[in-house]
Amino acid sequence: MPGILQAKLQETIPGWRRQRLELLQTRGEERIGEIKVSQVLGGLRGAQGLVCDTSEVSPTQGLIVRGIPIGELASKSPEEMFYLLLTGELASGAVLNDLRQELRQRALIPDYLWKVLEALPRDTHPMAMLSVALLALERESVFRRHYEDGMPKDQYWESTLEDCLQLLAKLPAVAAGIYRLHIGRPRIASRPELEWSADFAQMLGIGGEEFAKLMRLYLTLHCDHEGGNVSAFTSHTVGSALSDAYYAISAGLNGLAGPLHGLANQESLHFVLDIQNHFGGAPSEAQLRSYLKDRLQHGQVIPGYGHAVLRVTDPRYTAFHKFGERYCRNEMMFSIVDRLFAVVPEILKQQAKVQDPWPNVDAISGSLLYHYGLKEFDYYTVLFGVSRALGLCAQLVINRAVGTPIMRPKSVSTSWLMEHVPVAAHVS
Ligand code: HAX
Repeated sequence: MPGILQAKLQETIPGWRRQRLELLQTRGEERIGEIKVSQVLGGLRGAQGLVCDTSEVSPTQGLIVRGIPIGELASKSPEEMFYLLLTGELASGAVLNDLRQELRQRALIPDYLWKVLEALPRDTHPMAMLSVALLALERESVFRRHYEDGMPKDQYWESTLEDCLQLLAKLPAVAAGIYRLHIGRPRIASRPELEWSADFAQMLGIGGEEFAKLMRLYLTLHCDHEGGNVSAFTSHTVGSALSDAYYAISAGLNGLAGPLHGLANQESLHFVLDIQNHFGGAPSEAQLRSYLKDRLQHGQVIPGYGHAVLRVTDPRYTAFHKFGERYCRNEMMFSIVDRLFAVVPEILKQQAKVQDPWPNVDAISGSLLYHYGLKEFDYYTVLFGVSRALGLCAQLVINRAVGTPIMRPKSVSTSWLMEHVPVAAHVS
């Protein structure tokens, strides 16, 4: 008996397929833009070459999930976000209960997984552990088994959804198990009566209602960021080869592990703590200005500031800031984060090359985690990964449902560019 989510998708997918076919038939040969050499050499920044229906990132409004700005979704649970990302609708109470039940039924962790994780050297980075864990779970893939049995194409999405539900159901216990292993403490059993995020918080072993609220907010805010960021793009590329969800999500998380992407939250907290240690507390704005200028002169970035797409303060930063104002107002780290906000944008604006001088989500999240005693910085990106897996999974299911083909853009050589692209008139 399929769950409510499966039935909803069954009903919705034919419409998506029709729309895609119509686009191909009626507008397939139309152009939507041109590409410049600077984009080819510059990480394809701004080049429109991907479709993503789960969310979009507006330079002036930030993350918009299925048409709703993230600021309006801050009170939603991660499960609600998953349903919204996937179907475009907000789940009612009964629908949400059904989804939670679907996840609970799949939450059991096979014993071999703990053996794999326990066999890793103690100093393995928690992000590497998370990626290894997902690859170890790949043997559970229903998609791969059904594919080998000759499953028809129009059913790909169903077993992909099943893999994604399995993966998401297990993710809190896997990630919490990694944390406990990392800090050398025994695992804490799941409490299935709790919501996804609250169970995760208690399995981490950090008690208290406020921390559970922070986890809920954290896992909601980080769930998706359209299709072109490193983790989404990577996951999409790997998934486009019909690699199953375990391969595709693990690949996406490997991208998230980079310091310019998800690892920035770890870097950002290091940075705030360095400031605290350097000044023996919260510095004055003048002290901070000179500290930051010195850092920039040494060619280092200011972590937590800037973005490839955003051109305003990240609304996810604002949502965390509201939480901090309410619960951690007198915390030293929070004061430093606030003081940075007062000073960094004006300094970055003086660097002509910086496109976005405003804080992104990573400028603040770490200081809140630290406040509640989650002080292992190298674990922070795992939290990000648990949340981002929601969006990666939703995008993968949708791509399977509409049958996106294997990714294969054409590359050109540097000498091809030198030979074939005319020198601009104003240069010659
Ligand atoms: N501090 C110092 N210099 C910065 C900067 C910052 N915060 N942000 C951008 N710049 C520099 C870039 O390094 C680049 O310099 P070079 O040309 O010398 O390489 C120049 O300004 C132009 O960069 P940009 O066009 O403004 O930004 P990009 O799209 O190239 O990069 C980044 C976006 C997020 C990678 C960048 O702003 C950065 O490194 N920020 C600090 C790290 C960070 O906070 N990352 C997290 C981003 C959010 C995220 O993905 N989370 O997962």
